[in-house]
Amino acid sequence: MYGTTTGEIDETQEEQERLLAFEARIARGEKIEPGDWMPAEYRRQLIRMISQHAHSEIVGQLPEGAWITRAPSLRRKMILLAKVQDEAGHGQYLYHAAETLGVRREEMLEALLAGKAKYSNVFNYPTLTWADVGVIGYLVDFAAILNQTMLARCSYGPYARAMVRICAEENFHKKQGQDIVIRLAQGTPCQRAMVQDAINRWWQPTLMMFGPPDHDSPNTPILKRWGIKTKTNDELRQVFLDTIVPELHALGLTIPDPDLRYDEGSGHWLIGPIHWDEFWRVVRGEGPCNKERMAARIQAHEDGRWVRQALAAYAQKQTAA
Ligand code: BYC
Repeated sequence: MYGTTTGEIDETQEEQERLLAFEARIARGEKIEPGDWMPAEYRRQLIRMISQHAHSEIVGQLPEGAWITRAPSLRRKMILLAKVQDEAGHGQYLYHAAETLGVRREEMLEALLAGKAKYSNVFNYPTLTWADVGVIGYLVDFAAILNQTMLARCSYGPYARAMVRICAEENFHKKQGQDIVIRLAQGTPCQRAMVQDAINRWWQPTLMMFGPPDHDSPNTPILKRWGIKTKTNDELRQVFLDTIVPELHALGLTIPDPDLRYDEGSGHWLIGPIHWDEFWRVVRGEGPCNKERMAARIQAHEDGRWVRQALAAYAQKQTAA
């Protein structure tokens, strides 16, 4: 077929041609769809990333959800309820997107509940005051928007399309957080102190959310080659800094970093060291709230068992009929 004598070489050449055709499609900006041929590593990387992303949305409901019963007004409560519900919806879209790659939702959930799956570091910190809800919406959701706007252009169709809708909702989430932060920053000395304290505590975890520095990010090269990521972790972190630092300064708030400075030459805000030891401890499950978050997820899963059983019994009955 290719002028070779052994089937093995044919197979290797065929594989290489498929890979070249696949990469040419990505270079042309075409989307890869579930039934299309894709390298096993492309599939593996997407399942890894999308399932981690789905878990982050689900676990990410917990820190803010803790404030639904304590929101300072009915209006704030309604907004927060809608936001937390949106995060559950994002988890649903993302589990669906991962399922198109051949992984079962049950497998993904088992991995999460067994403590084997990763989810974003940032959701393993406590929400101590109402200002934390504002800072999560403003800083954490803004960080997520930057990352997800990039992913809305990724090469895998179902992930890219899920991101378009998620980003629209995340913009509303950011605005509600920014609104809380502005109100507190313009409030009484006590409110200003509360919002400053929240920024001090969430600053480092939010910077870490973009992932380890590029020299320590093993997945980035292949993700960039195949159009899943188009920017590196450090590049996105810099966009975040250049936008958020002037905004927080304009509100009279400070950044908890003595090394923070504006570099006239590059036009960028430069920061001191990020606490990467802390990041890896949190990712390993040793953060301040990892155990609490997992216990809450396991409890929710157990509480929902009867619903899953009823749905399975109904589906079985329909098939038998
Ligand atoms: N936390 O090679 P790297 C939300 C892991 S939720 C924990 O740079 P990659 C929201 C990484 O998995 C939105 N682990 O990885 C919800 C890898 O380990 P494995 C969350 C992290 O994939 C509710 C290892 O470190 N967004 O917005 O190239 C309320 C080496 O890293 C983290 C997403 O999930 C981390 N932060 O880049 C409010 C976005 N970072 O898997 C808000 C989708 C890295 O090799 N994900 N690790 O064992 C991504 O864009 C990328 O996966 C990352 C990391 C940029 C996060």
